[in-house]
Amino acid sequence: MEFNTISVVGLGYIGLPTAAVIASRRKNVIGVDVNQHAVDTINNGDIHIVEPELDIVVHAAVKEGYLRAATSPEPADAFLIAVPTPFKAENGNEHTPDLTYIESASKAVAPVLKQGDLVILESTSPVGATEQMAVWMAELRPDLTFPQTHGDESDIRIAHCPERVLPGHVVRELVENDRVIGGMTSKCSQAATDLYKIFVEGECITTTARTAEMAKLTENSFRDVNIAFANELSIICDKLDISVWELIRLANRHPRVNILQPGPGVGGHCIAVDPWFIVSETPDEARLIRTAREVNDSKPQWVVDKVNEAVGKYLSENFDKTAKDVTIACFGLAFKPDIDDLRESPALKIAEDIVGSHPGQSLIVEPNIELLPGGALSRAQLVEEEEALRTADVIVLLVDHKGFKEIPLAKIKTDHLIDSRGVWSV
Ligand code: SAJ
Repeated sequence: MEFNTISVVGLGYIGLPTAAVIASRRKNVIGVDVNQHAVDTINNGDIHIVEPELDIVVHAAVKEGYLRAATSPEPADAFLIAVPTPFKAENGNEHTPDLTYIESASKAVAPVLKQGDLVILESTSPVGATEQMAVWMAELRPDLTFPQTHGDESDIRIAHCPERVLPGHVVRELVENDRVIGGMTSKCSQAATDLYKIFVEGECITTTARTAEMAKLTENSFRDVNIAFANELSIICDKLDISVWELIRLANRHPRVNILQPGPGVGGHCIAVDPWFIVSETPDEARLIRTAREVNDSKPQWVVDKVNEAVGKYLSENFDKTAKDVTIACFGLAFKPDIDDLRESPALKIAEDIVGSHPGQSLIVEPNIELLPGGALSRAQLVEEEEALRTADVIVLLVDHKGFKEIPLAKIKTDHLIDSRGVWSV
């Protein structure tokens, strides 16, 4: 299938890089977003999100005339929908997937569809969302036929092709990663494969829409369950007075064992969210997946409790002092190493809890930001690592940033250290 104009609906962390990479292959791309600021920024050749190399690709695509942004859909040969799928609270379940953005994007695209068009859902979705999207579109366009009623003969082709890129490496992974392509029919899969072949160098593997939806949820649940195993081990080892870092190193010497790293919890917008999409549809069956979520979600509180214990120990060794005299330093706020993204970060949550309850001085070291976010952290001070190392009575390592790993152990003066990432622990 030939595509002259491709539209990407939703210009966020996935949609914008995808639009720019397709445009860099000299295809006309219309990016659509309801956010006027994002649209204006992109049309100026700039970007409104943080992602390495993305600014260069967007700037070139806009300057050469291949990428343009608009606030409402225009006719195109293919539409890629990459909008958020957050949670909504429903029937006492606070982790039900909210398809409102997919619904409004599909209803906005429906009026401009024409015979032969391809619509791809890229947003991470619960099983059945692609079929639901097709129903929403069909309701608005009785003059066109859709795969759910006309199979391979349908006017409109529909597929689910989940994004699988790692934040921080999006521009490279978009091109290099394999793609799972779940068409509602085999012709839908073929059309979607033709589209991805424009820029994907990895393999395009076809399946059904429902399997593709479940594949994406499975990938992130796999990682979540494995991180939960590492986090549970860290709590067990703490109780048994064993170094979890040494333990994992040793166990990983076994040729068929590969344990991930414990941490202060699981952050980001995907791994802590997607497993709930499985749990919410199959609550009685998804027992391990739910427990993994609970283990990982409880880890930040465990770290806070450890910090309080360390403060208590410090005070028991320094009779002349009260909690007001204790300085606590938190190293790292981001949700993972070497990025500036603080959203959904367990490190941020832990730092906020500490600063909110500690009556003494709280220091924050986060080399990737220039200003502390307001709210609970407004009582803390953002300082250089040297100052924190020199003055802190209790140190909490929350993110394994490259710079922190380079600090010589001799520089860490206090014995009251909570190392949630194993950076300074043996
Ligand atoms: N983490 C640990 N221990 C580990 C590995 C990670 O505690 O051993 C923590 C990180 O610190 C972070 C969280 O897990 O807080 C998630 O980080 P991540 O690097 O594992 O993943 P994300 O959320 O940046 O991106 C994931 C990726 N999925 C997988 O690796 C299976 C990415 O490929 C997906 O495209 C992305 O989710 C998404 O958009 O779904």
